[in-house]
Amino acid sequence: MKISSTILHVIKMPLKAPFTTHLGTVSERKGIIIEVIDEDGIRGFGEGVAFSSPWYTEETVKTSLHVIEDFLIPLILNKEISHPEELLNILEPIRGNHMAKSALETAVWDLYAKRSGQPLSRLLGGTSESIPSGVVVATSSIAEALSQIENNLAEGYRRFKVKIQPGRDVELISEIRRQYPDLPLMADANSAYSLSDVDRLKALDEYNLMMIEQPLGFDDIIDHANLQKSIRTPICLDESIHSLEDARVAIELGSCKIINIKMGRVGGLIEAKRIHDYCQEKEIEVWAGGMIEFGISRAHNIALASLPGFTIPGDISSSSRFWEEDIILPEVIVENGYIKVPKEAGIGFDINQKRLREVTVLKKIYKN
Ligand code: OSB
Ligand code: MG
Repeated sequence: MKISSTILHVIKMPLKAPFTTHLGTVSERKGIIIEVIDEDGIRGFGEGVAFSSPWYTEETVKTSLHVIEDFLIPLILNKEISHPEELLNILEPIRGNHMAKSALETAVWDLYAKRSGQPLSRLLGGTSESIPSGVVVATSSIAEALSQIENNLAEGYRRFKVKIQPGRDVELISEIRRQYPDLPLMADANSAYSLSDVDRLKALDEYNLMMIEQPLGFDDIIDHANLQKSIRTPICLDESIHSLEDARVAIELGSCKIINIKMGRVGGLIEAKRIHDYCQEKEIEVWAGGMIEFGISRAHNIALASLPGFTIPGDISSSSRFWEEDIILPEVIVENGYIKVPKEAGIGFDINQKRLREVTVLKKIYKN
């Protein structure tokens, strides 16, 4: 296939409710939708998941746009590509910028899957017909956290995740456990702790958490290995894992027992699948992380999470968890805690063109 033109849509939408971690609050989300169009007029869609500011990783919407338009699009426009895996070599000259690369790579996967008439999930090696879904509660008030859990129980979510930080950990978790002793529960610290907090983290051992996600430095691997020796709760790494190589080092050192895979953070679906395959071989459980994303990235995430090693419910919730109206049709729906993996070709969702136009703040077209 040959990509003869590419369209970038920068979109902006308010969240239904603010999403708060110790690093700040997200109440409005910008995102980049990439549309790649081949010579036959077939279209593939991808989504850039960097935030407007570099609070989670160093990339932003602006750096992604810069890298996509000035470096990545020129590398793929009008090039003969017979399989998306070739992008690994084609994009190799560009260092880092994983979210920018993932946006383009996932669009090419969708295009390729549509051309082949096959669901993306099956092309990636996915086997599940439906995937278990988890939801994240991110608010600074304990009362609000409890009421969000209560409200989300109706959709049957299979796993609940709460954000914690020093001073808002044992209090929050013990209160949730008092009301919901058997809730499948985990905590995400987004690097709020250091090794000197080991007693606080040890205190969480008695609440039967499925795991604690990224307690220490966002770029740390070695301290997590030391911490895991002192606590029973399994550590899951998020921010620290940018590649298969990071996953290998973390597993060899014993820094985690579980890995959160985000295709955006690792540079796309190919690297995400490689990490999945390696973890399966090493008997390390994985799950699909979320980025407060719109429907396109949600759809790619569903395809990824249909791979057999994704044994733990991920942060793939319904479109309505964050959005009044998503940009895909149908929207992602969670029923009895599960999301159906589409059987249609490509990502298996259509674009809600009216909604996409409504939320677009910038549109650019590239062709030779
Ligand atoms: O740490 O997993 C995280 C959202 C944005 C940035 C980082 C994280 C998150 C989440 C997932 O917790 C939220 C979601 O999309 O459901
Ligand atoms: Mg996390």
